[in-house]
Amino acid sequence: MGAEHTQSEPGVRIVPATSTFDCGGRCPLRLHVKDNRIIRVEGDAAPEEKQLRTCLRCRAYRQYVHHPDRLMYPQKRVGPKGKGEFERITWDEALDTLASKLIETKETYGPESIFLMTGGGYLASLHNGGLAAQRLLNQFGGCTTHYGNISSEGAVWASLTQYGSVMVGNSREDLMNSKLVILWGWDPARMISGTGTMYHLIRAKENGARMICVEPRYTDTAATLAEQWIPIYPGTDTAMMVAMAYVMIDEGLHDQAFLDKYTVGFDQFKDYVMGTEDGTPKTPRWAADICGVEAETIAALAREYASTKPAALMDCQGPARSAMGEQYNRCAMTLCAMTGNVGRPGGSAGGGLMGIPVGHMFRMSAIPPGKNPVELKGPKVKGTLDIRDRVIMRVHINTLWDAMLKGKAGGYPADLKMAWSMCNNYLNQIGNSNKGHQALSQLSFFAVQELFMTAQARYADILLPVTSAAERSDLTRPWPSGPYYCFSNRAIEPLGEAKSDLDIAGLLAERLGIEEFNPFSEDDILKLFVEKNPETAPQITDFEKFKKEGIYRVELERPIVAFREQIEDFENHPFDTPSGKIEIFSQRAADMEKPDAPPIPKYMSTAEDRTDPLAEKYPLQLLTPHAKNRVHSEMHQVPWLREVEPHCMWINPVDAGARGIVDGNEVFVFNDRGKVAIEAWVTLRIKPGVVCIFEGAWYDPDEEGVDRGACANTLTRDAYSGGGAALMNTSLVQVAKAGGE
Ligand SMILES: Nc1nc2c(c(=O)[nH]1)N[C@H]1C(S)=C(S)[C@@H](COP(=O)(O)OP(=O)(O)OC[C@H]3O[C@@H](n4cnc5c(=O)[nH]c(N)nc54)[C@H](O)[C@@H]3O)O[C@H]1N2
Ligand SMILES: Nc1nc2c(c(=O)[nH]1)N[C@H]1C(S)=C(S)[C@@H](COP(=O)(O)OP(=O)(O)OC[C@H]3O[C@@H](n4cnc5c(=O)[nH]c(N)nc54)[C@H](O)[C@@H]3O)O[C@H]1N2
Ligand SMILES: [Mo]
Repeated sequence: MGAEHTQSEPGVRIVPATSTFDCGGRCPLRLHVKDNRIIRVEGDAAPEEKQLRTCLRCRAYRQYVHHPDRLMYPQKRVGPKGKGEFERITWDEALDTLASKLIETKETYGPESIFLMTGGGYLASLHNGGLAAQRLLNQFGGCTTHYGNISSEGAVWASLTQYGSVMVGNSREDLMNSKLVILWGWDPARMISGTGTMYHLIRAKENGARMICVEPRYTDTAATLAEQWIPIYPGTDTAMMVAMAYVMIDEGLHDQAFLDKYTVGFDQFKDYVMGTEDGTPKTPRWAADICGVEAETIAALAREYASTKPAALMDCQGPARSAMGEQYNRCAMTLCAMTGNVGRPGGSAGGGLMGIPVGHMFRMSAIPPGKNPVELKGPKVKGTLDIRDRVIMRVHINTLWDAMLKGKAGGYPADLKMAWSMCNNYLNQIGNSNKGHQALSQLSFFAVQELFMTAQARYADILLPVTSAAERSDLTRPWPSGPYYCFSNRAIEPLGEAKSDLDIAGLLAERLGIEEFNPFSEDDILKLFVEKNPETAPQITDFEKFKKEGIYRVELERPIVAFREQIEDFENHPFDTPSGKIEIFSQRAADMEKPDAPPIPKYMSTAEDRTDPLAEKYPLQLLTPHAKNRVHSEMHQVPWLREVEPHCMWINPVDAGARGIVDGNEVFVFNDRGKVAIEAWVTLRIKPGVVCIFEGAWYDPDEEGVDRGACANTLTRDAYSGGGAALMNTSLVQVAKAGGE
């Protein structure tokens, strides 16, 4: 049982906890518990300026934990894969089956034919979740797994290339120093980007900061904050940014002294921008045809951004999850340097990741997972910048289905025979769900640890019920903002027969002949972790107090500003790049010799953009952002959250009218990869030529293969960009009224 906490009334305990969702926020919660049920959820009680305001998802937390569809006991599949027909079995049968399949597969085909699928579904210290399974398999002989961060690989690649660091964010209070904030593909009113971010943006606006939003959609954030909305075609931001650079150079508005001191490669970039390199000056008129923004608007934004100091250009990850996504982040960082806003209070460094270094502990385990013997055999994963061509022992996350279907014959590192999955719902969440259906249908054995019968769980041979975060204690971390650390106390005992991922790994270890796998109690591990990591959380000296209060708020003397040291004291603090400077030209990128990952940021046309001949058949660009009322596919089944917003497709009246569609009609959205049925929302809030379906609705194909659940990934591509971004926002589709095609 967790720490003893205050009682509000007889029989009710109040337990400090947090959720552990992969949602960009971390809400400190006080769970009121009676008779092993959460009966009420209270948010953070801190005064307004310190309060980490609870989000709508956490307010519905008890409907999630106690949802009637929670998996309560182990099951085995008795019907066809994907149909969801299962039969109750005992834990012994489930674990014996999984252990014997692991042994049989290793002995018959080698450990590399075992695939470990893990994800961000559980964001705590990770001694639970996928890390326990990874540690077990490493001791067992290894496995094949995936690389490439499904969220942010494009932004990570871009930030490492340009700055040699992923800590490119300022703490949110610093927005108070900004005179202008450009929200470029960033919608934090919907998609949580650090708890408290909207509060600080609103305060900055009240403080007089002007706010401009560049987006294909008129977002909730734009509606709340922006003076100006600049609608743009998806995938064309780089063209507009390059044209802004043109205006700054042409009119002498850029900060040449800053560029001379802190950057390398501006001259090469300038040659490209001015057309010296290829004969095409990248004027606003050139960009206007590509991005659908008027030349005057582009020039005006360039002038305003260059002349308002300090100004924060906030790019993010959504636009980077596309065919040339990393160029958008690289170009944003370049504009931040051209205007001298890097490392300056009220400015921004760009790069899309927004993380600060405080509050980022608890990512690893107190017990290191050790090395994967399968990977030791082949070239090593060396980090994002190096891995693209060299890593052959892993599979890029967005080509997982292809790897399962083709194996070595398709150039993948192994023939995958079985998979073991936890903390992900990739069938729903990576590109091309119909290919995922094929891949999982032919896999010889599939074990899934889940809380719910998700789209992916329906393909399992063995399905193991896991506890929710409310049923165990753990350390959790806010991302990407902070600065605070959380201790989530166990509020209730495990429901039904559910067990944690760590306990499941321990029980399997016994069956695989691995001794001493988990000699620690839950409390031991957490204590060990806090005490063993004084460098990441130096402030936490009193474990018991931390546990009792559930949160440690870090008091900063002044806001964190990324690269402040480099800018204020460059001689002693070079950037962590080969040149020691901000690399507008990157030799490391040049060495990769990939046409779609050039050494300087560039706009290039790609497959499935508006100019692709395929657009004759599929003329609309599809956006698939994150929904406000769920976390990816999690919580889609929670009734209160379903009431917040129906799952529908955004379409402009111009495009709807041309297809005889009116608001509320059922429509089909389709391309060569699949077809979904969904309700149309006809709205001026989206640019003509673009439609939007939020990711995370549950994949549910009918007999004809029409996805009645309208999962966005039925339509997206299973491919990745030069820098490794998953192509979630580069898909062409057609839309037709249902019954009227
Ligand atoms: N089209 C499109 N697709 C996208 C994106 C997009 O923008 N567009 N965004 C991508 C991004 S950024 C991300 S991060 C991914 C997310 O991809 P996933 O991580 O696959 O998404 P989730 O839906 O969060 O799935 C997590 C699953 O883990 C389960 N789970 C939760 N806690 C535990 C636990 O403790 N143990 C176990 N065993 N299971 C647990 C949940 O029930 C849930 O089914 O989606 C990506 N997919
Ligand atoms: N409520 C909620 N919050 C979340 C999550 C969640 O599932 N639910 N997931 C969390 C996770 S794991 C992550 S990685 C982050 C993701 O954060 P992001 O990746 O930034 O979020 P997205 O919603 O994919 O995209 C942000 C915005 O970019 C816009 N956009 C897409 N393509 C383009 C383009 O080409 N150009 C421009 N200018 N704009 C474009 C979209 O319309 C959207 O409004 O969010 C986190 N926060
Ligand atoms: Mo993500």
